[in-house]
Amino acid sequence: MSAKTVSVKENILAANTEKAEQSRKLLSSRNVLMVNVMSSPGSGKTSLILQTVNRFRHKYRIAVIEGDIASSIDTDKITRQNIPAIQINTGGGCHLDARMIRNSLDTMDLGQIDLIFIENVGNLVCTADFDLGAHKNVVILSIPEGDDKPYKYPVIFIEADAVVVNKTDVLPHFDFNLDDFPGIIRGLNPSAKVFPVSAKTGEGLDSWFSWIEEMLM
Ligand SMILES: Nc1nc2c(ncn2[C@@H]2O[C@H](COP(=O)(O)OP(=O)(O)O)[C@@H](O)[C@H]2O)c(=O)[nH]1
Ligand SMILES: [Mg+2]
Repeated sequence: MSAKTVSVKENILAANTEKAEQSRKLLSSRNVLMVNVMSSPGSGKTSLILQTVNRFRHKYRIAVIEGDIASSIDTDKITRQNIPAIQINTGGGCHLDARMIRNSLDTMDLGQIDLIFIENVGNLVCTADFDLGAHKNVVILSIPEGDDKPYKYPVIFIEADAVVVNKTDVLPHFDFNLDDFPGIIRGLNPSAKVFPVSAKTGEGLDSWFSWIEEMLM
């Protein structure tokens, strides 16, 4: 008797993509931009989101969806700035999915929001597979992680709309070849933007802010 093969992963991803498309359409119809920020733990997702919130808070209405395996530490950092934030604890899950985001959107008054940042769970592998319905997917790689990561975790870099190279302030202490890095990304993903920044000192952030703002105007 021949065995029947059921591709569980494909079914899960197809259902996820369908849900994500629905969210993207809903957001577009309400004129809300949603940006999904992914990286390893500690690369600077929360720091970059906070810098961007502070840059735009007087001009645009911003909300944040925070994904974490546990805790509300990052959500607390956002709400302390008087920015609305929704916490999703995945309870061990290594990524957010489209259903979690859709459930969060359903609790928001989208008529009162211009820009939503999603801080995904810290992970360069699982997060890459799941479309969340964002308009743009951003990957942060920080200088201490090393410039070889696009070769080791190509999928997330191939799918990114922008790659933020964070922590340029510590560049002198690491062997990260920042000059050649944009070429590495172009080799994998010719249309991705590359933004070298320091979310600590603010260096390089103006180009990142401009890219975000162009999509809001
Ligand atoms: N030196 C330096 N440290 C940074 C920078 N951005 C973030 N950090 C630090 O890196 C650590 C992790 O940052 P966080 O934003 O929490 O990363 P996340 O886990 O990706 O959200 C914190 O101690 C930050 O202060 C940067 O540009 N330069
Ligand atoms: Mg964080």
